[in-house]
This record gives sequence, structure tokens and C-alpha cells, in this order.
Amino acid sequence: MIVVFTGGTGGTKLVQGLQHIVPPEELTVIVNTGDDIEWWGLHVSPDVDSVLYGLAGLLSKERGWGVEDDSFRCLERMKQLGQASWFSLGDLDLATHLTRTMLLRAGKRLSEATAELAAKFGIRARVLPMSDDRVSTMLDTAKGTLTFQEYFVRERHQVEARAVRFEGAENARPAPGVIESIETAEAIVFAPSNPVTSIGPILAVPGVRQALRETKATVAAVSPIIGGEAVSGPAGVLMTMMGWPSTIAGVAKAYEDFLDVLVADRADEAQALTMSTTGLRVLSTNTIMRSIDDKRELAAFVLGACTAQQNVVG
Ligand code: FO1
Repeated sequence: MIVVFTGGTGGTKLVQGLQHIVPPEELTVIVNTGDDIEWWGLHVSPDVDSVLYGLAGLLSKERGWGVEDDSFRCLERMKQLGQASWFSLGDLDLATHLTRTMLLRAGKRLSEATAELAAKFGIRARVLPMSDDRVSTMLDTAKGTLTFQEYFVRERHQVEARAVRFEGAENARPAPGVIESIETAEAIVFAPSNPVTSIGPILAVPGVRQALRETKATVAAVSPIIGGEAVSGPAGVLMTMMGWPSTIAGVAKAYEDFLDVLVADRADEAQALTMSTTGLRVLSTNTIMRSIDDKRELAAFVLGACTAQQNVVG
């Protein structure tokens, strides 16, 4: 089993690459739910949906979130009706949130609702939200405490962030299958997602970090930072806020207690060469994923690095 940790839009691209080279029944994707938001009374799970749409071939290529060729007529009408409209839900996307919300109201857990949605979209890989319990990423900013979507979408991450916390994480339990998949994985891959707000919430769920430290599987991460800057979004500034450098060394720092292999971009090859220690191998390749070939090649490179690491170890 190949297990991927992901959140955000960059992460989904690597999941799509892995989908092309790993049989679906051998792929488990563990997804951040700290970004979840209740919007117009509906439970929206943006990172889960990016993975579902990505695996189902429905993801908007232009936006990297939501459904390809969606319309926004409901949003327009909500605006006219004076409702909040800074978070754009497409008309087809709405059907996903309506279904999820109906399933949750009928008593299903988030992991069950996700599995049902995945099956309806024809997805055979396993998509697991990190927890069935509510965990909310909250940022203390110059404009007060904001939810992740308020910070990221409403404020376009232009407001200064001072601290992050994952509300509810202390009492959250990993969703069924999360710990087991870490324990039994052949390889574990951290997608090039923001280590602070996309992966941080997953690692904050009690038991997850410990399972990663103890697993026999090789743990690899693809850096979301290239040449000292995030490929997209606020990863760089949020890493600096955490006291980690906004470099590939900062990514290694975020995962230092369990990481075996760090895959960096060729732009960071010189730093990569200086970083390998007995505990960590740092490799470089092209990590920008524009085409499906880029995604597939990076996925193959990462899995190859995991296999090579196993050979080195034993
Ligand atoms: N991102 C935006 O920049 N603006 C939006 O209005 C927006 C709406 C939205 C609706 C559903 C969904 O699944 C994702 C959406 N996103 C939007 C992306 C979302 O903020 C990000 O995918 C993650 O939460 C962070 O990576």
C-alpha cells in the first residue's frame, strides 16, 4: 500500500500522478480537513474534494479547486439575496456539499460520507479524511483570529499571520484506517503541500505523528518550497512564522522526526547536496507539475526513491 498525505491544490497533482502508476486498491490518500468550512449551512471539505475531483478527472485545471467547467449561478443569486459570497461554490460543486451534508445529517461519519462520495465518483483508491472529529485551523492575524478560509480566500493571505492552532485536534481521533494504513504501508509520501496548514493539522491528530515515527515504511516528502519560495500560496510565510526557514531545510525541519527522503526541485540541487545526513536522503528532480507527464514522472521518482531507501536500509 502506498499512503499519501495531502492537502491543498499542489498535493492533489502528485496524487493524480500516483494514480497513474499505482493500482487504485494499493493507494490510500489521507487528507487534511482543517480547512473545512460550514458555508450556506453546508459542510464543505475543500481538500477532500480536491482529491475526489482530482482522482475522478473532474478537477478544474484552471483554478486547481472545484469542478471543471462549473457555473456559478447559485453564487450570483446568493449575492443578489444579500448572502455572504466571498467563498465561491460552483453549481456542480454544490451537489457534492449537499450530498455530504445530507449524509452527515443522516448520522454518517465524515469518513463514511467521503467513501460514499468517492464510490459515486467511480474512485477506487481509498480517500480518508484525517479525522471524523472537527478540527479547525485557526490563525491569529493582524485582523484578529481567522478560520483558514477567512485567511486564505477572504483575506487572500495578505494579512500578517502570527500564530496557528488546530482547534479540536487534542480530542480528535484519527479516522478509521489512518493509523493502520501508516503501520502497514510500503511507502508513505508527503505531497508538496503546505507543511503548516495543509499537513500540520493531520500531524496534530493524536497518534498520527507517533505512527509515522514507528512505521517501517520509508517516509518521503516532496518539497512545496522551490528556491526559497512556495510554489503557490502562503507556505513560505507560514513556515517563517513557525520559526522554520522558508527553504527545503525548513521542510525537512517540519518533518524531522520521521522523514527518510526529501525530494527537492533541481533549482535547490546545491542545497540538497549539502543536506543529506545518515537519517535523511535529499534528492532533486523536476517538481513543477504542469502536465500529466510531469505528475507521473514525479510520482515515479518519489516511489523509486522510497524503494532505493529500503535497499539502503536493509
Ligand atoms: N479558493 C479560492 O481562492 N477562492 C474561493 O472562492 C474558493 C472556493 C472554494 C470552494 C470549494 C472548494 O473545494 C475550494 C475552494 N477554494 C477556493 C480553494 C480552497 O480555499 C483551497 O483548496 C484549500 O482550502 C487550501 O488549499
